[in-house]
Amino acid sequence: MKTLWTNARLATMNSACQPALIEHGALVADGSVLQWADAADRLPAELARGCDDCIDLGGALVTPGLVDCHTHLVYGGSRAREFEMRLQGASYADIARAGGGIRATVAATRAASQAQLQDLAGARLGHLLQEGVTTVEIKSGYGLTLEDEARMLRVARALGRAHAVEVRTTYLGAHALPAEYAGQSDAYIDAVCSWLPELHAQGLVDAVDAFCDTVGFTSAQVERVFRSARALGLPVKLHAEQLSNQHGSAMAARFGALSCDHLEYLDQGGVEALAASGTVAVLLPGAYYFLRETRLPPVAALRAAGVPMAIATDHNPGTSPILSIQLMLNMACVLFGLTPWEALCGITAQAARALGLGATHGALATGMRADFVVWDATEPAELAYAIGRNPCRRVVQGGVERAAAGRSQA
Ligand code: DI6
Ligand code: FE
Repeated sequence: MKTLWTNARLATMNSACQPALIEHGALVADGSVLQWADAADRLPAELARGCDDCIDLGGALVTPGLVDCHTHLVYGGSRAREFEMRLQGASYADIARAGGGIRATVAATRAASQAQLQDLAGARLGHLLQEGVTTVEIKSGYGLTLEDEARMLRVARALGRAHAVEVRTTYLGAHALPAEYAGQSDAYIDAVCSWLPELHAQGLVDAVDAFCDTVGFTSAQVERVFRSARALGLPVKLHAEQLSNQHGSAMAARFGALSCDHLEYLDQGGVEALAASGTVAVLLPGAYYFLRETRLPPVAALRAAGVPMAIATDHNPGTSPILSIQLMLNMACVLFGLTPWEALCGITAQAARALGLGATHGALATGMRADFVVWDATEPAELAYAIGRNPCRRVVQGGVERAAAGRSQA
């Protein structure tokens, strides 16, 4: 199937994140790959010939398909009660120490069947897809036994088969200490490391993550998990410097981490470590907002050092129960001071890099995947500016148009 789309305002995006729109742009996809994403008047005649379909986009803004590079979409239960407690003054760390928080979700996830988890996560995923997400990362981390982590990852893989979206899985066994290991965090880390080869052998793991913080694991413990990942050739990423500065980012950078995520407490040494290793800083304004955090990630320092900045929903039941990547665009600008172009780059080109997919996803160019969104908008700033109006009109994933918000497939 070969398709030509014309009359697009193309925001092709690339990791340089420079604002640049191509007027009167055209796209050609042959199968799932782009043959052209540039000005129509330079389109070679042989590329335009023999298209099965030709679609006029009426001058609409076209961006790469959105990439949500950090989610915890698969889990059971709700934490609305905990939200009420926090509104009355309890801190996230207080609740975690009292056995609530992540551990409450672990209990609910273990109690749910694989079919139930898939139904719940599929419904959540639907919201992201309606907003133009074409690639999503999904972490485990609410199972915390070999079998339950495997179940979560199987659900993530199944979601990728059942929906028109590409799913990347991340093993987050080192997310929290399960109750059965109370007081034995080193023994639990041994277990996390020992499960990895089995999960990898089952084809369930694209990357390995950990939560490095006072309510999570120490940098030394995470380092052991990363060594296990490295032994299998798996890339790593890290929840780092979210609630305190454990210098996890510098350690992760030594492992060539794809990304370090959160980063409110990152210091200048950490910024320089990320810059030197080419690690992406994934900023999560939803968690910052929801926890009423006041410490901002060091955006100006990251920008000055040339660290690529991605944005994601961090959808999870405790600290970011948010299913809108468009809201993250707005929050990245209003709360963190990114420009609308930086924010858009953060959910396209940079988010793809955070998943190790920078060569094929997150930008529109010959040879890249034909994943793109057609918007009811003419400027990227409009996507970050309005809240609650979903301007996503058409979504093309792998060269094939799928049903999008406000539009059913013919
Ligand atoms: N940091 C977060 O914000 C989430 N996980 C993490 O390591 C929170 C997960 C939860 O509270 O359920
Ligand atoms: Fe997270």
